[in-house]
Amino acid sequence: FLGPNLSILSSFQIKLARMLMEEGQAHLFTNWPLPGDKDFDKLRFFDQVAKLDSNYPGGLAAYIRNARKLLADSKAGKNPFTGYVPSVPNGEKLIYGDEKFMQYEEAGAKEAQHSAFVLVAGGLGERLGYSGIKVALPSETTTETSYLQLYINTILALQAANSKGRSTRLRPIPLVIMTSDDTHRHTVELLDNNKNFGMLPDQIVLLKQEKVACLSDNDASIAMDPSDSFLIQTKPHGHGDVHNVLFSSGLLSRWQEVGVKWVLFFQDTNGLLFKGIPASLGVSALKDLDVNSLAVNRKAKEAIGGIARLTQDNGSEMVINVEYNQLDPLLRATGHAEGDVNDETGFSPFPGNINQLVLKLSSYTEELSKTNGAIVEFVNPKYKDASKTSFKSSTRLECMMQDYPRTLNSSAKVGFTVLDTWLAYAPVKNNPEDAAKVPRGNPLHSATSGEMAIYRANCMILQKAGVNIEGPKIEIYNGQETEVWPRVVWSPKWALTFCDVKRKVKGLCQISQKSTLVLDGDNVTLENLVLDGALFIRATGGSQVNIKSMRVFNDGWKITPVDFADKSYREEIRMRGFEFQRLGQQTLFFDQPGECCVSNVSM
Ligand code: GDU
Repeated sequence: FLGPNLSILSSFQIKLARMLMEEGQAHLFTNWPLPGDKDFDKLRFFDQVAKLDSNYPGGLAAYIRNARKLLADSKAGKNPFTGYVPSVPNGEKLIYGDEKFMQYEEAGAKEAQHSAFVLVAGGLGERLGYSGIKVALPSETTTETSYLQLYINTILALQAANSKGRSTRLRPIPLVIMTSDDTHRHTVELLDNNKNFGMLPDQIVLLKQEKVACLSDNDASIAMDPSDSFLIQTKPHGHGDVHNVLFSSGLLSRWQEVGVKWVLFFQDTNGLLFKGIPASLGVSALKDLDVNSLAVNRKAKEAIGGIARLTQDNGSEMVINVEYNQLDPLLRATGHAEGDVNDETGFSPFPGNINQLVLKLSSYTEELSKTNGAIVEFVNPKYKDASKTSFKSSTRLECMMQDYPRTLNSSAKVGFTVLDTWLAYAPVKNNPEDAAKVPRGNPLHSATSGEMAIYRANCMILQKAGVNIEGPKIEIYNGQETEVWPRVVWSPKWALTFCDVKRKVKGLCQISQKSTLVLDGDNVTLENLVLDGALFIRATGGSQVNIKSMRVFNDGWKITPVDFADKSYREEIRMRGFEFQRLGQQTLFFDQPGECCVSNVSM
């Protein structure tokens, strides 16, 4: 079939060509020019084939076969969960700040030292439409801490908390970031320009996911790029790639050798994510779970996956995320005529998966060794018509990281932990225009709501610790109605758990709605602070600061609206629809070791 062209190919390339022929891809070679004509392009084609082959568990042949099967199922209208009956699973529902929560937090904060963190950050964030990478966005604009910086600061603070009082240095907690062609270079630059935000160079590993071949029909014929007849068209395979890239990197066995027990997966923009992690890790450790998915209460039909128990006729069952568009039809098909509906709590009984997973490293490694890093995939072709014989545009296989438990056998301990939404989940996914159209009462998931959620969570935590906080105002930014609480931000060094907060806030503290409070440093305690304005406290270099009976009054940082369309503002500000006007502030900076008490001061 390649005729005289065989002479320009290596034996490996000929093997790849044969594989493609055997897998029904002869169309790729029709009209190949004679040797001497476009030889460089032909070799370029085989380089790409080799890359696609090596990046997929089982190679390109396995990809084509899996695709053919999934395309046939899709054509036949087969639901991946056909034959399963959904029911409400049992999980751990945590109430922030109660005894049980604090026990889990304490256990989890210690367990963090035996963990590795994995951030999936290969997504382009098309719905958000930000020109940069999402992890570089400020999580809030009071301190301008980016998401990546916040995540790294928190991991370092967990490490520092575990090292306290020990004579030997503890092993650095590893962080893996999965990038893609869309995000890799910018992620490297962000880390380089900021000296890894304080992490050691070998503490962070970047693993790049690769795209997969596009398919043009139900026979899984590989599609060529419309603008380059020697380039296979490719598209992202999804965040589920994280399991394959981790497995192929060899990191899992290295981690096991040095005593890592847990792997925590998380996504690119959730300023609250670490608020729920210590407790959830505690749940995994104390219940010895193989899989623990973090979840929040979810309104019926809300566009996040629901966690459900699925049982088959033979009694085998799994606890798994079922995407919202599959959950409702599955319920209707199995005797629940109304589908997914809210119960008496006002929420769906199926909690919402926020895609933060805690996996036990030993069973995770064992399972991926069986599958060679592969997890369950799906295909979502857009058909031209009801005959389902041709596609509007090429398709490809996709996979989601939360589908990892699908291949586990039923003896695996798969659980989940439900946390309050205000505490644990405020992603930034939607652009201002789309967020403004979200029906009232539903989550906006915009840069505006993501930032305001951080202030709200911090205020609510302080309230639970006994601080008197003036309630929020309702304001509209970029057409989105939002609760504006006092802008309270603390660095992870100041507090990682509710216990930390309770230890550091004493007496009768009061914070007015117009206030901004930023706390940075692991040894700052507040006692009888009255704040009506902006106050920044930073303690470094071993200083221990006790603020006692301090009253701070100034004009503070006023929030002023910014129009999304006003290009005179930078994008990060425009997209949230407000900026701070610094009318007045008090800054206290301590950098000398030893105790320092600020008492009976009015400023
Ligand atoms: N991502 C990758 N590679 C990809 C695609 C995405 O690394 O090929 C990363 C993104 O950067 C992001 C994460 O994966 O960090 C999630 O991507 P999206 O925010 O686009 O995720 P979705 O909104 O599609 O949904 C996912 C789950 C849902 C629900 C939701 C919660 O699939 O079930 O849990 O996150 O935020």
